[in-house]
This record gives sequence, structure tokens and C-alpha cells, in this order.
Amino acid sequence: MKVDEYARKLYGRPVNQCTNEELYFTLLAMTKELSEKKVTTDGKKKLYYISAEFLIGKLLSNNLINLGIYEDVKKELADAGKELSAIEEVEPEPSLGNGGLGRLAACFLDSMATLGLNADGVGLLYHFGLFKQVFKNCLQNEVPNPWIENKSWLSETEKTYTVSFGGFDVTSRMYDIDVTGYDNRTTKLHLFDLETVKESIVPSDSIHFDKNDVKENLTLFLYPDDSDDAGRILRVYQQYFMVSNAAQLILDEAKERGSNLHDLADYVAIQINDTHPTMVIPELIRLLQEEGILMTEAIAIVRKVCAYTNHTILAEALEKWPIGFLNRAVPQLMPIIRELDNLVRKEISDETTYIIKDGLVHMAHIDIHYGYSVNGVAYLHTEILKDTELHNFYKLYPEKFNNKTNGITFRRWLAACNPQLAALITELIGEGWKKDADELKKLAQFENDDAVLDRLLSVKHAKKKELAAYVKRTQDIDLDTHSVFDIQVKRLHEYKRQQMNALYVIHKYFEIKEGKKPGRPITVIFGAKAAPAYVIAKDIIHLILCLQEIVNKDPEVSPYLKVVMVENYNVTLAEKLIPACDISEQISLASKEASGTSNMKFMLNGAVTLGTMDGANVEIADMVGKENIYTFGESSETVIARYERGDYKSKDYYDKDPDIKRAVDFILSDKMLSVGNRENLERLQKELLNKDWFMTFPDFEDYVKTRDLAIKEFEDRKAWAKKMLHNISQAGFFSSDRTIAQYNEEIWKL
Ligand code: 26V
Repeated sequence: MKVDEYARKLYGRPVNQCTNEELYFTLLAMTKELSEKKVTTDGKKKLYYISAEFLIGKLLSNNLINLGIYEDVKKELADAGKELSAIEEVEPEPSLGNGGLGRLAACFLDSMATLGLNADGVGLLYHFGLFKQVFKNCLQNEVPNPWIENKSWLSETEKTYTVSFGGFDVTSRMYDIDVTGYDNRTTKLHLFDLETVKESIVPSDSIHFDKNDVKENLTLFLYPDDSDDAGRILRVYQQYFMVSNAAQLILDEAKERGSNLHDLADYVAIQINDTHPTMVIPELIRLLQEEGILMTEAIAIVRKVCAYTNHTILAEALEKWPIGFLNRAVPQLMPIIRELDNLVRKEISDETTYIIKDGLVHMAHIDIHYGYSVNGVAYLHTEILKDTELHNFYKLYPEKFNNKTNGITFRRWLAACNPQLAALITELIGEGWKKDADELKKLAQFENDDAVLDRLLSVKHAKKKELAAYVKRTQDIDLDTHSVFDIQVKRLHEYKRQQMNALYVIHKYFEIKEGKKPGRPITVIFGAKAAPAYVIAKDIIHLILCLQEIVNKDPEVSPYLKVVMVENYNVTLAEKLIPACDISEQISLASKEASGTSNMKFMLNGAVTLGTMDGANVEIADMVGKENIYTFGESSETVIARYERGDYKSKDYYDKDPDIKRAVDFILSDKMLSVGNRENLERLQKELLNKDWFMTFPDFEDYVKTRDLAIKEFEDRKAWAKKMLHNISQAGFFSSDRTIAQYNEEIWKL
């Protein structure tokens, strides 16, 4: 089918006379029609991946690739003088997630469809995705991020359900987005909304709104600011709305496929993505009881259906809801949750595993007692869960615990975002890698082929030039594309240690001032959003933006060092940044990053990792061997032992190490205060000196040494290109196709 025919049908004009906007809507209509025609997945048993986040990103090029028409469409447009990349700019990004967890869910949908699994995603239709980040006076501001247009990837369905909250009912409606698998079937992402939501209660320049009228605000925002109780209870309403719709849909569909509900486990598997969908457990029990099934049997059924994925080791991130919240929002669930707790109390003496404690409902405890599988998201993460964080549960149910190391879809994270590299790889080994990622291993045979290594370097340089042009256009900063592009992009969080990266920048700044210039200029790039209520995270953004001002404007320093914090980091920007990276910063405090997934995306695009032995970095190091990765810092065992002893004093390091002292003092120097705010900088400096809870100082010396070594070794261009190629060749394990195949073989058994 030709784009031209569609354009004429829609706008009465040929492609060359259409605007980019018209062409975007033309391609949208055409792609939607093509994916609707594809066979949808089917089978007796179906998996429902319930998640509060699906960070799907723009869908146009991904869908064109997966439908196998990308090249044809691109050529037809080019022949008419139109550029596909310019048309893609028109598409708004659905930012329906915060970071790795939501993006993982999106990669998983792509893999489920590509593997042809009978599996759908279920979530919420947020009218405003994650806030749009705007920098002003070196501070993060948050503004609403609307993305739904009259014509979009969403299709309204006929399905509506009643969802009851304490004191009132709402009527939901289901919207669908087709998920096209690569060269295979399609599956669906079901997003629930309610018609009474009122976008007009949100001002255009702020994400603050009246949180009290649930009917008007329920699906307005992803993760509304939860710094106050109104925001926190709204999250409970959202979660229940999501799972009540999901549970009703699941039971309806199971019955349609022939289930009598007693045999539900033969028809349904539910993956609970983090604790946000946990209430699906009591909700299913409630609905099964309404269908006439006794409580004991209902519990037994649900126990065979629900599986839980844990995505974090941080205890403070495990959800615990006050009983009062649940009583108010979902009173019908509380008796069931109490009964679930009573059953645990009857059978188990270990109080640490109880569901209700001190007036709080521990959501993860519901999942672990009443699910049949508990998985971590990287080898080390799962081991730590078993050994420490969830050890008491592991003792009770060793058979439930399993690991599923995360993965990424190579269609989006190589084929779509780096067509130049994808073309080179395909020329060398064929295009089998798009469906069988292990085929990338065949690249190893070219590791000593100078011509291939040269081409790899020129692809990297081309991507750096594209990124530099973007940064110039959007932020008016000039980048030297021959410098080392060192990139850290991820949510702003203390445990991810962007602050340590910033301390390195200060350290380099001083070295350059002293005449110790790096052999090659360094470009340090950050991209990160901070949760609106996360004060220290916002202070770290302030620090980085102040450094950007100071370093880039200093004529002595800027020829050797540049700092860029890209504004509004999102999936679309990740697709520009990742292919352009030389050194991938993965520097979390060992034991704290469950997996990480950008580490995999960078590796696949030929960046070399600079990282701690944390999360999936451990597995990357295993795959590529120590000559092809730069690791540093204390081990997770050392870190865990240090927390247990509780004897870490950051001040000791500050007093002992002059480099640390100099960098930390600089945070409140006159120079910094000339561009920044005392309040933010002082708070951050105090935090480091009095607490440094994520232990940047003990790792700092090793970090500087290892980062300097990587930058030095970058100079041997051929040896570096070999490392790049080796990293790409070993990335196959990190395909989400492998991850999803394992979920299916070991958990879902579709
Ligand atoms: C959330 C919060 C919220 C409250 C304060 C502290 C805190 C700390 C961490 C989190 C993260 C929650 C779950 C999450 O997003 N985990 C991420 O999941 C990714 C996909 O499995 C994984 O790659 C990341 O390592 C993990 O951080």
C-alpha cells in the first residue's frame, strides 16, 4: 500500500504537497489499518501484564519497522522530497512512565508480540504523562505534558466497567493501542480511563491541581505528586481503578475462552509489575466470591494465577499503604486483606512477613504470600533479595524465587534509533539478529578487520554529529564531536550517583585550571528528571546546571571539558543520546540498582561501560570480559556490610582526601554562588558531608582513576573500536526476546 494513496484519500493531495503534519496523520492512519489487519495472538491461556507504567515512546517508526515497511515508506517519502525523520518530530511522545520500569514494560510488549505470545498489557490512560521538564535559573520546573490528540494510536473500545470506590461508583472505558510484533502477530495494550476526567482543572504551566475530586482527576497524571496525603491517596484510587478493570476484563475474557473460573489457572496468568497492581489479588478474590466461589477456593485459584516482579531493593520504595487510605478508597477490599493477613498469621510465626503491621498494609507481602512466583530483574538483584531484603520470605518459599534478567527490544534500541549501525551489522552478518539476537555473536569474527572497525568508528562519529546538532539547536551549546562523549541518562536518584559524576566534573575543572589537561576533550552529558517532591534530587540538577554554566563559559576550561544537561530527557531523547555515546556511566552504589536497562542499550550501540559491579552490569562484565568494560568501586558485599555496621562517616573521607575536599568545597564557592542558589547548594553540600547515604566518597578515588583510564584508552582508536564491536557482539543475551521467552517457559507457561 502506498503512502500517496492514503494521502490523497485523507487530504486530497499527493505526498509532495502535504505538510509534515498531514503526512504524520496519513502514516498514522495507514499504520493503524495495517496493524489491525494482522493476526492477533490467541490461545487457551493468556498472560496479562499489569503495570502502572508503559513508557512506550513514539510509535511511528517502531511500528513501520515491525510491519516491515520502514524502508519502502522512507524511500517513497524521500522520492517526494519529504523526510521521515522530520515527520516523526510531529508525533507527541506518550511519556506514560517514569523510567526503567515503565520502559521495560514497553519492551516486553514488543517481545511478546514478536514471539507471538497470547499476552496483553493492562494499564491506565494518563491524560498527561510524566511532567515536561523545563530549566529556568538552573532549576527544574515541571509543566504538564499532554499527548492525546484527536487522532492518535489509541482506539476507543466498547468495553466499559463499573468500578466502586468508598461512597461512589465510576464508569470506565477501555482504549487500545495495537502492539505490532516484528514480523509476527499483534497484541494489545489496554489502557483504562473514565469519561468524567477534566483536563481543564490542570493549569497550563503547573502540575498542581485539586487532588480531591477523584471523578475529575483520577487518570489525569502519571504518579501525581505524592508529597502530601491527597496525592498519596489518589495513587491508591488509581491503582484500584487499574486492577478492578483488569480483573473484570480478565474474568470476562477467560469465560469467553471457556473457563468455568474454578479452572482459571489454565486460562490466565497475571504478571504484577512491581507492587502497584498488587490489589488485583484481593480484587480477584472478591470478584470470584461474587461469582459464587467460596473464599478458600478463591484464594487457592488466585495463588495459581498471580506472579510478582520486584524491581527494587530500596526498602523505602516498597509500597505500604495506611489502613485508613484503603478503608476510605476501597473499603470492600479491607475485609479480604485482613483475612489474607489472618491466614498468614495462623500459619507463619515470622512476624516480619505479616501483611498488616502498625496500621500499614505491606503490598509486597501480599504478592509474595499469595503469588506463585517472585522474580528479581538481574542475577545479583535476585541473590540480594534471597539473601537479605526478602530472606525471611525466601526461607518460607524458596521454590517461588527466580531471576529474570531484564532485556531491551533490539528493534527500537538498534534498528530504529541507529539505522546506520543496524545497516552495517546487517551487511556483515545478515538481518537475523533482529529476531535472533544471539546472531550478533557472529560479529566477533570482524574484531581484527580494520575496515570494519573504521566503519564502526565512522558510524559512531555520524551519531555524535547528529546529537551535537540537536544540542546546538535546542540548547545552543557547541559540542566537539571529536571529544569523548561520556553520558549518564536515567532518573535522578541519589543511589544512581549523578552527584559523584558531578564531583568528577569539578575535579577535572580544577585539574585543567592547574594545567593538567586531558589528552582529548571530554563532553559530559547528563539527562534526568527528578520527582517533583524529591528535594535533594532537584538540588543535584541545580548543581549540574550550575556546572554547565561555569565550565562551558570558562575559556581556559571549555576547550577541554564541556557539560550538558539535556532538557526534558525522555524516550525520544534517549534514542538520540544512546547511539552517540562513547562511555556509558553506570555508577550506582553496588547493591542498589536492581538491574538498569540503559546499560544494555548503550552496550548494544557500541558504548563501553564505566560502572560498578551492580545490577545487570555484573552480567555485562561477565559477557564482555574485563578488557572490554571499566569497573570500579566497592563490591555489593562490602557495601551491605557497611550498612549493617552503620559506621560510615563521610566526613572522614572529606578530611582525609584533598581531592574530595576540594570538589565538595567548590559546591559552595563564590564561583558557584555567582550562578546558583545558596539554599540548594548548601543543602546538597551538607547532605554529602553529614550523610552521603549512597556512599559516593568511598568510591570516588577509584572512580576518578578508572574514568581517567577509560578516557586515556579511548586514544588508541583501533583498540577502542575493537572493544565497541566486542560489546555489540555480546549484547544478544540482553534482548527482551530472551527475557520474555524465559518468563514464558518458567512462569507463564502459555
Ligand atoms: C522508587 C522510589 C520511590 C520512592 C523513593 C525511593 C525510590 C527508589 C527507587 C524507586 C524505584 C522503584 C522501582 C523501579 O523503578 N525500579 C527500576 O526497575 C528497572 C526495571 O526492572 C530496573 O532496571 C532499575 O534498576 C530499577 O531501579
